[in-house]
This record gives sequence, C-alpha cells and structure tokens, in this order.
Amino acid sequence: MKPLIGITPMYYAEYKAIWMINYYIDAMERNGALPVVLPMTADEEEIRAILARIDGIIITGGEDINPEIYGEENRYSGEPVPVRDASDSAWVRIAIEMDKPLLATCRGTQMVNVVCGGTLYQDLHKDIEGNEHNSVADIRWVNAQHNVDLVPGSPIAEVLGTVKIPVNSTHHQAIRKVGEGLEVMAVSEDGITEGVYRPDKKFVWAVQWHPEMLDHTKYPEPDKIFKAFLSSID
Ligand SMILES: [Mn+2]
Repeated sequence: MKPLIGITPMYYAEYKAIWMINYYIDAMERNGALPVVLPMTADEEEIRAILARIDGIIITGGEDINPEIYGEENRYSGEPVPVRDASDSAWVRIAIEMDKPLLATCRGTQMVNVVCGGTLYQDLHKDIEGNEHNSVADIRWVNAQHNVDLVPGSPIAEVLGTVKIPVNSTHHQAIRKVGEGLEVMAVSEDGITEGVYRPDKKFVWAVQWHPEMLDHTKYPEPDKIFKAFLSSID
C-alpha cells in the first residue's frame, strides 16, 4: 500500500484560506506516496487522531515565525501569522513525540528548531556582519544557488553518498542556536546551519532549502531525500 503523507497547509491570512504549493504534492506522488493536505489546527486531539492514520508528515515552507515564540522581540522578522505558527508548532511537537517520520523544508525546518528550543537568525544579512547569503535569489527556485557541506557520517551524507550538494536558497532567516536533541547535518559554505536531524527518532530531517522545488530532472539529490523519508516508514 502506498504511504499516506500529510502536508501542513500554507495560509493566506487575508482570505483566511489554506493553500498548497503543488511541488510538495508532485514530489510525494512521483516517489510513490499518497499526499494529503492537513487542516490548519492546533487542536491536540485532532492532530493526534490524524497522525495516527497517516504514515509521515511534511512541514512546509512559508512566512517568518513569530520571534516571540523563541523569546525574542521582532527585530527583522516579517509580519507574524499566529494561526499558522500555532498549527505548525503543534503538528511538529506532536509528530516528533509520536515518532512519525517527518521531513521539514525552509520555514518548516526553522519551526522544528524552535519547537526543540532553538533560536533563529531574524535576518542573516543584518544579524551577521558581512553575510551575503542568498544575495542572488532565483525566484523560480528550480535551480541551485549555493552548495551545502554534509556532515560526514550523518544520515543525509550516507543516503546521498557525498559530502557536498547544490541547493536552492530562498530564505533570509536560518537556525541560530540549534534546538535540543537536534544534530547538524548540513552547513552552507558561509557557515549557516542548513540541515538538522534527530538521531533519537525514526526519521526527523529538516533542511533549509526546498528539495521539492529543485528541478528533479537535473538534480538527483531531492528524490533520494524523499525516498529516504518514505523508506523510513514501517
Ligand atoms: Mn541557503
């Protein structure tokens, strides 16, 4: 039976509407899974009941996380989206607790880090003197912008069989203090943490880039990551 993968919804605050970038859905279908878009909710009981029926969860990208959640004033962060912060943080917290296979990208990675007690750079260029990370953004997101070094011996290095891969880069925030229980598995060439995982869990990988958007006909790494995620399901 194909694994059933829940994908956390995106939120269009003006219309109180949820929406989804189809790249996540395509990536799951292409790699043999059945994707479903999850509800925007922070209801613990509902989340537990849904997680009990799905095989894994993808935590999607999106807006900046409200810095108050990690104990900081908003200095360089975007307008918070409280509905989405409440929903995403609940999905992440309960999924990790239930040891559901979890793959996070971009904002999702930042949320995993924050839920585990970590903090974020609110703006890489302003928080780190001289930092020029992602200064050439490709808004199509299908092409790589920079490389990340994979930590030798980490599961992502094992799966990909290499210690350097090209990634896209569409973020102005990133992991600052790494959350409890998380280990770094990918670092950009300018020293930014771009990937973490939980060695104590079945599969919790969080990457700062968007593997779902990289052109899979040109880059082999994203589908290897998705297959590793799906093969961690019992
Ligand atoms: Mn980057």
